[in-house]
Amino acid sequence: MRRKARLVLVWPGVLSLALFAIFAASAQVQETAPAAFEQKSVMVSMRDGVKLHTSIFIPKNMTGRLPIILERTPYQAPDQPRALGSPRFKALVDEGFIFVFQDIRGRYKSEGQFVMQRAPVSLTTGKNDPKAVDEVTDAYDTVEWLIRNVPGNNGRVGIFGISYPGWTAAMATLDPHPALKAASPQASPADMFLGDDFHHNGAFRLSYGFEYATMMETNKESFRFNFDRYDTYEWYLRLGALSNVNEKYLKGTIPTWNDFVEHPNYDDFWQKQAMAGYLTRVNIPTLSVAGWWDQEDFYGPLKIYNTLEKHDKQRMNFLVAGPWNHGGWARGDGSSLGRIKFDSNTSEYYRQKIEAPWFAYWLRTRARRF
Ligand code: PG9
Repeated sequence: MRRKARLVLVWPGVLSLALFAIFAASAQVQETAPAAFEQKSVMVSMRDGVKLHTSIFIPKNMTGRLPIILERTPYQAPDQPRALGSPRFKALVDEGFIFVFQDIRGRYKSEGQFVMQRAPVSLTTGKNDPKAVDEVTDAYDTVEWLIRNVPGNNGRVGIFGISYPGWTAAMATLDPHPALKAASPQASPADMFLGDDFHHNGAFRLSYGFEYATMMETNKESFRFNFDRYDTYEWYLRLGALSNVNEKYLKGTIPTWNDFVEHPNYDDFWQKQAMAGYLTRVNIPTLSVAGWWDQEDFYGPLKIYNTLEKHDKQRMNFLVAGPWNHGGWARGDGSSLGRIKFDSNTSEYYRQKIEAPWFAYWLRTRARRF
C-alpha cells in the first residue's frame, strides 16, 4: 500500500444546507434489490448481562471467509436486507462483507439504559469491573461475540458510522478488541461545547438541543416533540425564559436538557465528555470523514484527526473532507448540493474509491493496493 496522501480532499462547491438530518442506516433504504443476504437477529450479552439487539446480514453467495463491517447505532438497527440496497452500501456490498448493525444500550430493541454520549468509564476503572460499561466495552464485547459466532467470518472486524454511530465507532477505537482492525468515525462529534451539535463556540443551539434531547430521551425510539404550531421559531419566541421548558413541558424528565440547564459554561461536565483527552494513541487504522457544510459535526472529525495525527507514528490516521452536508457522502452521487453543481460525483467517488477499498485493505488479506 502506498501511504503518501493521507489527507484526502474531495473538490468542493459552495454553501451548505443547514440540515437537521439525523442519519440512520435504516432511513436511507431505497428500492434497489441488494445482493441476497441471509438475515438473523440475535441478542448479544454484554459483560454486565445486558443484551443488545444485533442484526446480522451474511451474503448468500459467499465463497470464502469474509470480514465483518459493524455499525452501532441509537437510530434503529435495520432488520431487513433491503437496508443494504441503499447507495451508502453499494460499493461495500460489491466488495463483499458480512454486515452487522446493533442497537446501542437502551435504544430500540436493546436492553439497558441509554445515556447521551456515555462517558468511557472503563478507561479509568479498568476492564475487570463488570459495572464499568460504556460504548468502549459494548463494542469490545460485541466484536468478541461476532468473531466467535458469525459463520464464515475471517476474524477481522471494521466499525463505521455517521454522527452518533460515528461517535460509537470512535469510542470503539479507545480500547479496541484485537479483532477490530479498522474504524471510520464519520461526522463524529468531539466536543459538544466548543464545536459540535449542542453548542458552537459555547453558543447554545436551542432548537437543536431541545429537539434532539427530547427525540432521544422521551422513550427508546426516535420521538418527535409535538409543537402546537407549524412555525417553531414562533414557538421558541413564545416560550419565554428557558426555565419554562422544564416548568411547562419536560418537568425535569429529559436528562440531557437538565444537563444543558446545569452546565451553561465549559465546565468539567463538557470537558470530561470531550474526545481529545482520550485520543492518546492511534490504536487501529482510523478514517475520519467530514463534510465542509455539516452544521452539526464538522468540528468533531477534524479535531479527532488532528489530535490523533500527533500520535500517528505508524501512519494509520486518515482524513477525508468533502463538499457535503451532514452525512452527504453516504447519500446520492454528491454531484451537487442544492443548486450548486460540482461537475464531479463526489459522494460516489468517496464510497467507491476511498471507503470500500480502505476497509477492504485493512480487513481482507492486505494484499491489495489502496
Ligand atoms: N449529530 C447527531 C448527534 C451525534 C452525537 C450526539 C448527539 C447528536 C447525529 O446526527 O447523530
